[in-house]
Amino acid sequence: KGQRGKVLWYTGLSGSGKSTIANAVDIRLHELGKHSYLLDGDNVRHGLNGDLGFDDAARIENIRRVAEVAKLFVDAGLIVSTAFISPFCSDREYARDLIGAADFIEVFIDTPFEICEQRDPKGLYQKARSGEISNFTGISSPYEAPTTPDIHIQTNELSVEQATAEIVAQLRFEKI
Ligand code: GGZ
Repeated sequence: KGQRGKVLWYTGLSGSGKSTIANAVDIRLHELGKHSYLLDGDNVRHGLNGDLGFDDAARIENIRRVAEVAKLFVDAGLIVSTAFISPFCSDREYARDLIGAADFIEVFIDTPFEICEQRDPKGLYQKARSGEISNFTGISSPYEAPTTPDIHIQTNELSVEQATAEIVAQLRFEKI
């Protein structure tokens, strides 16, 4: 009996902690003997999607390609985590429909905008404020928060370790 593929689709603002939490969950899944893979800006936006910027059309195409690649990994039996802002509800719905609702888990990393801007680990919020970067999520480009995510992580209330444990517990409950 082979492992069944699944997608953990993370969404949240820049600096919300998506990549950090998705990485930690992915490591836990590996420890549990699961075959898993993490798609994020580092391995997708520099390669496959290196031709895409951040206007609405580019983001839509970014997410479409990520969804298609995630679907291939699911077909191969992997638990794939995707860590992209994925700001538009319609694109996340597109991904859910493409992959199949039964294999799609939407994880909202809910960190308030003000906190993300305060953290500003890469100085991008400051650059967006000064106009050096255009189409910046939360400032000059919209973020449509999920209304009914499968897993809702409020990072104000949880450490990275607690958030990771909560996601893994939910996955085990769903018998992944
Ligand atoms: C948002 C931007 C932008 C603009 C560069 N808007 O914090 P980061 O640096 O590491 O994560 C952000 C990442 C967002 O790429 P995604 O592929 O996740 O976005 S989307 O799903 O909307 O296509 C940020 C950096 O790229 N970045 N310019 N204008 N984030």
